[in-house]
Amino acid sequence: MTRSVNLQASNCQPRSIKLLFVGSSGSGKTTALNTLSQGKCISTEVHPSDSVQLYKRYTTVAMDYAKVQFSRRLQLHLYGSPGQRRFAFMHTILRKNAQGLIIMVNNAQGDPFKEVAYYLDQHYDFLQHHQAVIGVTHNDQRPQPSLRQYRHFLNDLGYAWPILKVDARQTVDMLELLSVLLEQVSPLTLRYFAPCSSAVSRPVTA
Ligand SMILES: Nc1nc2c(ncn2[C@@H]2O[C@H](COP(=O)(O)OP(=O)(O)OP(=O)(O)O)[C@@H](O)[C@H]2O)c(=O)[nH]1
Ligand SMILES: [Mg+2]
Repeated sequence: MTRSVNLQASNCQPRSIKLLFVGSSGSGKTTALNTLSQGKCISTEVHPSDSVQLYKRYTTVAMDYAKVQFSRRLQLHLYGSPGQRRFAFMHTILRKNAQGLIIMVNNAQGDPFKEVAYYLDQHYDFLQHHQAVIGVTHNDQRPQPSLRQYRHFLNDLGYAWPILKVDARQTVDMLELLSVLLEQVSPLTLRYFAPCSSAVSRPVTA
């Protein structure tokens, strides 16, 4: 069954899906795109001139972009937004034609619940018709809040978006996050979600 699907697929155009990463500065958006594209991400990073320089040497000022090919049948166009609030206008531009949202949250910085609420609010209209997944990073630096606490918080706000603890530097974690989102955005494409590149070593097939 799988074999015949793959043979048919080779004659077809690959399915292209655009996904957007959002989240505060330092949550790991640029890192995530670099991890998933094995360093082939196109970034617009500069040395920060404000408080961001206290914890980071570079910050995104316009966008990140990476194309990731999964088998011959599926390609993902991944966009990363700048996390600094003054660049929030870029969200609307980058969100155009996106099919799903990945909200990245740094567990070790500020009030992560506030951050989640901010991004859910910022993308409220978009999320009426699109899917999202939340990726919580920096758990090695601060394990709390736990996933259970996040779920309660989301539940109180009336949301049930999937939420995972991840490390943006880890390919396995980022593939897991993408697969959870793809399962909602386009379940049929999950069968093609087998990384064809050797460096992305863990196939996540349905
Ligand atoms: N300790 C730890 N570090 C992480 C984790 N995930 C990502 N990082 C690091 O955190 C930093 C995140 O930086 P970026 O990826 O530039 O963050 P960003 O979201 O693109 O930030 P802006 O471009 O400023 O919006 C990098 O130094 C990563 O190596 C994690 O789970 N644990
Ligand atoms: Mg960035």
